[in-house]
Amino acid sequence: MQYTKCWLDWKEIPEEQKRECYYRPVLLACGPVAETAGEEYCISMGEMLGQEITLLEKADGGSPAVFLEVDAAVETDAGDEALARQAFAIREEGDDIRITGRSEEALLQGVFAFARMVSLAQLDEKLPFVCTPSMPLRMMDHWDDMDGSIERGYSGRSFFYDNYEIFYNERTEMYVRLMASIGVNAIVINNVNVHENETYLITDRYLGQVKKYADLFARYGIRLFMCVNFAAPMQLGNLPVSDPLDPDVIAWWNETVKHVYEVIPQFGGFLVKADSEGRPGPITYGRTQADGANMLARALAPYGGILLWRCFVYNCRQDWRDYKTDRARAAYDHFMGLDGEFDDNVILQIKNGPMDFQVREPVSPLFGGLKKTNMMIEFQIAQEYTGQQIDLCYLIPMWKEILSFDTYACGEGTTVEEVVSGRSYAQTNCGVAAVINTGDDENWTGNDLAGANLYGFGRLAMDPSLTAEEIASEWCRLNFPQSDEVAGVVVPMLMGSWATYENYSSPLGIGWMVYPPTHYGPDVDGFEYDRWGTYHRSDLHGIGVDRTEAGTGYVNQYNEPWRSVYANMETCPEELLLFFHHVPYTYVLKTGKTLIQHIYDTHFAGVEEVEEMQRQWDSLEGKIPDRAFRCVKERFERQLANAVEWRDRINTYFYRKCGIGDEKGRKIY
Ligand code: GCV
Repeated sequence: MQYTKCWLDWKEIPEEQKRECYYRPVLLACGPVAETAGEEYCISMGEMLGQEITLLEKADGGSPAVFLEVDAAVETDAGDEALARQAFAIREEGDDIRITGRSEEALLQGVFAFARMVSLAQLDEKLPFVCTPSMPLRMMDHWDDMDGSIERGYSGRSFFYDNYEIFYNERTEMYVRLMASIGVNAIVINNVNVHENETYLITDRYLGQVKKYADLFARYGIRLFMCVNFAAPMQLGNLPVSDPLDPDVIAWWNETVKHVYEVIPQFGGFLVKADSEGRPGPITYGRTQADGANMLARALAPYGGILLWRCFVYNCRQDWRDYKTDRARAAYDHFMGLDGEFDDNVILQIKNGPMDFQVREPVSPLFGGLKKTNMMIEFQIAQEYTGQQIDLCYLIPMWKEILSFDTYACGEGTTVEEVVSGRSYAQTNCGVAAVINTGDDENWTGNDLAGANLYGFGRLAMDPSLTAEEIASEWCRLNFPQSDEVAGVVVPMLMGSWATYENYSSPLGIGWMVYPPTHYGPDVDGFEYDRWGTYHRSDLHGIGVDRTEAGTGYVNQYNEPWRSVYANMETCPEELLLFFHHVPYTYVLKTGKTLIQHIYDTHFAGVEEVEEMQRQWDSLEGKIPDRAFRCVKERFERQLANAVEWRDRINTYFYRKCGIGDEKGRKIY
């Protein structure tokens, strides 16, 4: 199957930008990742210079040259040695350029950064360039299953598996190059929902093939992780229990992990979804989440392995009549009391919000709560609830808002970025993870424009100070032909797309209202009388969930001033109003509009914005490759149909509930 090279499709640069040194790369470092760095230099610069480039031996180097080297003296502000090793620098020295990493992995990052800057004609502006990544761990989570399907995948089938076999081909190599080029340094190769067959990934049935992946990843400085089934000792070891304190269970895991490391010495560790949505976990045995996590972490520790434990633990069998139980509270309620009880090689992986990757949610209060526990934030690049790569929704602005949220955990300035980068509490096992949006579609991401989210996640994890616009512009210019005209259309389109999606879907932070079987398209009451804890509580007077002290008490999980800010309808940020309050339709917002009028206006506006994006996109015909043009055009047609359906269902639903008409007399059914 064909596949594109996305942002690694280097284009020849103009003659006047070709410096003499570019033709003379000298690799002064050795080791497998340093060799990859040399290869990537030759591939990228060869394509940009329009001729084959080969590495020179030091002796033939001469000058001018580009030197690729490893030197522990690269400056860094990292407090911790493991992170410091990821620092790199790019400098001019006369007519020479030196790309220097503190480690081979850092050198590889330096080469990718250099190639990007050359392609974007940024060297003059950016050099000298010194970089220590913000996030120590930058992880991609695949929800690929071994039958070849992808849970919540919208870009075709898995390119890792089919029919319970593991592929290894050119596409796998292209994939790893793409990941390394944006700074990813950890990949989880299977779904957190570990089914029967995938449970065997940690056995000899598959380990040999997994090792091929691990070896490939390692050449690009990426560690391979796998999800495991907490009940594996029962399924694979025939033990009667998987109780984390049972000596036989502990011994079984110790042996199993030992064998995994015998086969794959550079194995990264495990990611575990336990006690969640039907997955087994320690609660069955009256044990805590810390008991479960530590048991696995101790099996991994002798080999330097890491145990990632998800905090997505909640009651998915709630009675909708129950107004006190609140799914939003669940992660904090389960984990806050365990702060300080997790081993050093455990990282809690926490979804960005308290619910589940909605278009708008508050930031999970755990980031402001836990102080003695390693944390990673989990984003979802796959657009499960944000348009499924049919609708355009550029997520970088959302993630930036989340990372810059001030938790006030240690006073003002304790942003989520500070916490998950490990800087707040001098932690080293920290970072960001994201559910990836790739599949075997030719363009990898279903919608070509969804590639911006994939690219942007990596760039943001390396450097959260980049603006969403800078990232969009970089991606656009690397992915499409370099042109101000194309960027002039695509970048604003990306930048406005989250707001547009929010406009026509569920209003002001309430979330959900999607069709339950697919999570795409509107179904206002689809989840309302169900067991998932995802309610909007609309009645004839108003809409929203009361999460104040008088309601579910969720606001109390935040530090001040957020607790008070959220608790008060007048100070609560309006984009989250319905998340925190049950609000009358006649409530007047800061714009002077009533809530119901706001709902009508945003839903009409959302559709108009999609129509405008369509017009803008059509203006690019002939200016970008036809395949991409047609793909996105077709997606916009489907997006428009979806937006119209959302607009009409939402507006009609609330009109019928409250009987208040649209001030502007537009069509409501
Ligand atoms: C992988 C949501 C999704 C599930 C997903 C789960 C999770 O519930 O709909 O498909 O399971 O989140 O994050 O574990």
